[in-house]
Amino acid sequence: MVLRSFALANAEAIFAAVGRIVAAAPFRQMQTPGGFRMSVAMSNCGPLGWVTDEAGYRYAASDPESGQPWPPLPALFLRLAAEAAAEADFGDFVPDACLINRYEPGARMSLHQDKDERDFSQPIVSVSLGLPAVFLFGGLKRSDPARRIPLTHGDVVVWGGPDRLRYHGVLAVKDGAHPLVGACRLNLTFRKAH
Ligand code: MD6
Ligand code: FE
Repeated sequence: MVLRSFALANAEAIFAAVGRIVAAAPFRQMQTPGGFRMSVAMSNCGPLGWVTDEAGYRYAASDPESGQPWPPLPALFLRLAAEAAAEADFGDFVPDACLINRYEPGARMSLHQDKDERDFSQPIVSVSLGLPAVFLFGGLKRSDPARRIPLTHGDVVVWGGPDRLRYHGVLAVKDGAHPLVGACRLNLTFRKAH
């Protein structure tokens, strides 16, 4: 379910909170298990954070760069994620992980499934800020055709139920400048990982 502009009224507060989070846990371009450096730079907040390195993809309670716990999930983030999930009939969503993605122009996310979480009955809530992007929403096989869904500043996507394991990705972000966020797209995905 795409909730257009659902986070718009909170965009400045979310952006300010991301600034505080990445002051403690800076954006970094992680390595895939196959040895490629991701074009998207990532950080996390919450009890768990999604990480990847040569050993694989996983959730970790501390930032491998610092050895410190990830910054806490702001109350605003928890409230927004639960309210968005409820709009899509997923009640009582309490995420324990928030992955923060930064796309500079040219950065992209190839088709993938989110399957490192333990309970696929829990949805994922995704908040987009900054530059627009085209989200690819595919099927349960990588080769299935994908819809192209434009996402702009303030849009929220709730993703779950029978669609939870659909392949998805993001086309290369185009050059531009957003008045609040600057020359990038930010995406926050809230997950119940453990
Ligand atoms: C992004 N999002 O929009 C990448 N995954 O930057 C995702 O990979 C994603 O938005 C699962 C559910 C929602 C998402
Ligand atoms: Fe994903």
